[in-house]
Amino acid sequence: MSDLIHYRLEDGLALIGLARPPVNSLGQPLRAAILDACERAAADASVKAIILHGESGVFCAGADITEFGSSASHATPSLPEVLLRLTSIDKPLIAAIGTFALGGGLELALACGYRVGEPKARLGLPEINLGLLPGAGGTQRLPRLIGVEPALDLMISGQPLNAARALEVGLLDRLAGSPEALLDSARELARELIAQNAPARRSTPFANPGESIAADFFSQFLAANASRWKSRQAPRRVVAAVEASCRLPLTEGLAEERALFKQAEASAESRALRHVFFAEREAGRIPGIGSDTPLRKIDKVAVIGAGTMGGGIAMNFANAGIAVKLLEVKGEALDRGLAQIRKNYEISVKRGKLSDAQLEQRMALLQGTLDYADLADADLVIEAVFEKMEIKEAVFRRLDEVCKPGAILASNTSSLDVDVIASFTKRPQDVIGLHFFSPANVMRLLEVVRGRETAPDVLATTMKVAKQIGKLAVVSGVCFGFIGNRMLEPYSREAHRLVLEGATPAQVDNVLTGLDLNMGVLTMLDLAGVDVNFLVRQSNLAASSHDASYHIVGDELYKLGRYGQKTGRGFYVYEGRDRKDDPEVPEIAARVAAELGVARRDNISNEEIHDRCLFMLINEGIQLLDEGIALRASDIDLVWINGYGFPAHVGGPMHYAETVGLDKVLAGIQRYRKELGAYGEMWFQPASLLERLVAAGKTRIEKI
Ligand code: 3H9
Repeated sequence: MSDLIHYRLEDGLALIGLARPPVNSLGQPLRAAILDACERAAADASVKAIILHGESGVFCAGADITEFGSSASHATPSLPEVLLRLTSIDKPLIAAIGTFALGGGLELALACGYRVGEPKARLGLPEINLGLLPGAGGTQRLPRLIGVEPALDLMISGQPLNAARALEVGLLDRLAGSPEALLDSARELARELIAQNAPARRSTPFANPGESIAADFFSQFLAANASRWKSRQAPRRVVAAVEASCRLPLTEGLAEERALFKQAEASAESRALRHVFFAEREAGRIPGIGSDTPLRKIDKVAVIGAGTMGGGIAMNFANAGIAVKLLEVKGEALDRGLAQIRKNYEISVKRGKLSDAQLEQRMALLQGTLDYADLADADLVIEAVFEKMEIKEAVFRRLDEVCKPGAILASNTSSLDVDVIASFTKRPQDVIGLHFFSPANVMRLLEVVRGRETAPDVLATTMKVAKQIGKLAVVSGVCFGFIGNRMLEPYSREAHRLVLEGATPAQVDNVLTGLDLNMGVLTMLDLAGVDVNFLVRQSNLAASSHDASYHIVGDELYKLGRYGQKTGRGFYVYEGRDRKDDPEVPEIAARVAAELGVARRDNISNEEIHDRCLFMLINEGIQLLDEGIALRASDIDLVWINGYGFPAHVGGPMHYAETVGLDKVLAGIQRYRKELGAYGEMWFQPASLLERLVAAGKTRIEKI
C-alpha cells in the first residue's frame, strides 16, 4: 500500500489515514491510494465501517492546485471517479474532519455518508477564489444535502463555515469535543451504526433540491450580482452548476458540473487566480532569510502620529491583541486621533462585526502619550508623520535618543528614501520602511522596504509581525515610491498626458475599468487627493524637470484648488460620491496644451489609452525587477492587486503582460516611441530586461 495512506484495521473498522503533508492535497498518487484503500476495505468482509481521516490532524485542502492545467489534473483515477466509487460502497463511510475540509477535501467528505468534525474545523468550497467551481460533485451533492441557498452561498462566498455552523446546517453529523477526541468520536459513531446495522447512507437525501426555489431564483441571483462580478465567469459557472442540480438527476448533474469545471480550469481567469495563490505564498520567501534567521521579540509597539494613517496602523495591532502606544505632539491631536479610532470601532459594532466588549478591549490596548520618553521600552516603533524629510529627520533623531537598543525603528513613508531616514540614527541596521496603505486598518498590503543596512533579523521580524496583524507583506528595495508608487508614476503620467492630448478623463478611466480595475487612475487620484499627488511630485522634481508637460493637467487642477473628491472637484465633479464629467477639465487641458504647443486630437483610440497607460506601467515593473527593487515579478502583481485595485482575476500587471504577450508589449512601446515624437523619445524607453526577454523568446517575466 502507498505511503500516502496509513491503513489500519480495528475490530471491524478500517481507518484510512491520509498522509500527504502539509495539507493532503489530492494529487493523482493520493487519489489512487485512497481508491485502493477503500476498495480493500470494501472487499474485506471483516470491515463493517470505514473511517477516512487526516493522519496529522489536517483532513484535506482539496485538489492539488499545482496539477491544474497539466495532464495530471485529470489522470485516472480522477477525483470525481474516486468519489463516485466511494458513494457506491455498501458500508458506512465516515469522514473525520480535523482542521479543514476545503474544496475537493469537502467533496471527499460529502462522498462519505457521515461526517464528524473537531470544534475548530473549517469546511468550505473556496474553488471560486481560484477561478474554479467545485468539480467533484460539490455543486450537486451539497445543495441536495443542505439546500440550494446555503450551498450557493458557501460556493459564491468561498468562505468556509466553522464547525458549529456546519453542524447547524447539517453538513456535520456530529461534533467531537476536541481535536484529540475526533477519531474516538468517529469510532463511536461507527460502532453505533454497526450496532444498528445501519446502511451506507447516501450523501444526497434530496432528489430535487430545487423544489422550494422560486422559478426565477437563479436569473434574479445573476442579475443582482452582475455588476459585482464584472467579467468574472467562475461565479456564473457556479450558478449554472447549482441550477443544474435542481433540474437534472444526479448523474447528469455531475456530468454538467464536470464540463463546466473543465472550461473553468482552462480559463485565463483561473490561471490568473492560481498565479495569485502561489504568488502570495512565494512573497514570504526572501533570499538570505530562513528559519534559522533569529527573530526579535515584539511585545510593545508604538506609533508616532495619530492622524488617519497612524490611527489605522495602531488599530491593526490592537486588533491582533498587541498593546500600542500612540504618540502625538499636541493633546488635541491625540484626543482627536483616539476618538476617531473609537468611532471606527463603533462602526464595526453597528455592523455586527465587533461586540461592545471587544471594542473596549481594543481601546484598552491603545495608550496615548505626548512624551517620547514613553517609547523607551517599545520593541517596534512605526513613524506615521507628515511626508516631509525634515519632519522624518526630527522624529528619527529623537527616536535614536530615546529607544532602547535593538528596538526596530520603522517609517511609514510612501516614497522617501529609507536609507536617508536610517542615516539620521546611529543604528541604520534597525531601520526599515513599513509602507501601509490607506485605510491602514483595512488594506491588506504592506510594502516592507529593506534599506541598504537593514539587518536580516529586522526584516525577518517585521515579516512575521506583518503576518500576525493580517497583512500581506511584500519586500521592496529602496527607490522613489518603492514598487507601487514608482509604477504609479508612469501610469498616471500617461493618463495626464492623454487628457492633455485630447482624451477625456472618463475615456481614460473607462478603458481601465473595462479591464475590471476597481477604478481608473484619474478617479483614483481624485480619491487620494490631487493635492497629495502634486506634493509627492514636488519632492521628486528631478524626474520631470526636462518635460514641461509632465503631469501639467494635475498641476493646473491643483492650482485651481480642485483637489478631488474632498473638494467636490478634481478630474471630475462630485455630488457626494457621485462622479460626473466636468466640461471645464477638457477646457483646462486645451488651454495648457495650446500654451505648450501640444497638438490635441479628438480621435485618441481606446487601444492607444490601453497601451500607453498599461504598457508603461508594465515596463516600469520590469525595470524594477531588473534593478532588484522587486524580488520577483509575482511580488509586483501582489502590490498592484492589493494596493491599487488591479483585479486579481487578471493576475496583476506582470501576469497580464504575459497574457498579452511580452513581444506585443515591447512592440507597443516601440510604436509610441516613434509616433509620439519628442515626447515618445523621452519617455517610451523599453526596459532593457523586456528587450532581453523578448530577444530570448521568453514568455514569462523573470530576471535573466
Ligand atoms: C479543488 O479542490 C477543485 C475540486 O473541487 C475539483 C477537482 C476535480 N494544492 O497556505 P499555506 C500548499 S481546488 C496544492 O501556506 P496555511 C501551499 O502552496 C482547491 N498545494 O498554509 C503551501 O505550500 P508551500 C480548493 C496546496 O496553513 C502549503 O500547502 N482548495 C494546496 O496558511 C501550506 O499552505 C483550496 O482552494 C492545494 N490545494 O493555509 C484551498 N493548499 O509551503 C487552498 C495548500 O510550498 N489552500 N497548499 O508554500 C488554502 O486555502 C490554504 O493553503 C490552507 C492552509 C487554508 C489550506
